[in-house]
Amino acid sequence: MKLIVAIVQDKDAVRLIEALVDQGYRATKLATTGGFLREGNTTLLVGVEDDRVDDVLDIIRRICHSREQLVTPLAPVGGPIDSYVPYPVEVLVGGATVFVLHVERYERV
Ligand code: 2BA
Repeated sequence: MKLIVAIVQDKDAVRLIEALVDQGYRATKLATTGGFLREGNTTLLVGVEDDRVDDVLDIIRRICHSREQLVTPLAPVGGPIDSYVPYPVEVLVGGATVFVLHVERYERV
C-alpha cells in the first residue's frame, strides 16, 4: 500500500477531491501553507493499493494546473530599507507536488 501526499492549489482542490471520491478513492484534505509564498494551499492524503497509484496520479495531472503568481520579495535582512524597491516577480506554482510513500501498516478500527 502507498500513501500519496499531494500538495495542490486551493483552486483545484475541490474538483480533485470530487474526482477522487467519484472514482472510489478515500481522501483526507488538510489546509496547509506554502513555505515560500506563505499562502494557503491544500494537501491531500490518499491511501491506495500499489496498483492504483498511477491512476491517482493521472487524475491529479488531469485536474491540477500550473499558474503564474506574482510575489513581492521581502526586503533583504540587514540591508538598506529606504532604498529598497520591491518589484513583484512571477513564480510558476504547480500543478501539484506529489510524494508517494510506502505504508508499513494500514488499519481501520
Ligand atoms: P510554496 O512553498 O509557497 O511555493 C510556491 C512556488 O514558489 C513553488 O511552486 C515554486 O515555483 C516557487 N518556489 C518555492 N520555493 C522557492 C525558492 N526557494 N526559490 C524560488 N522559487 C521557489 P511549486 O514548486 O509548484 O510548489 C507548490 C507548493 O508545494 C509549495 O508552496 C509548497 O507548499 C509545496 N512544496 C513544493 N515542493 C516541496 C517540497 N520539496 N517539500 C514540501 N513541500 C513542497
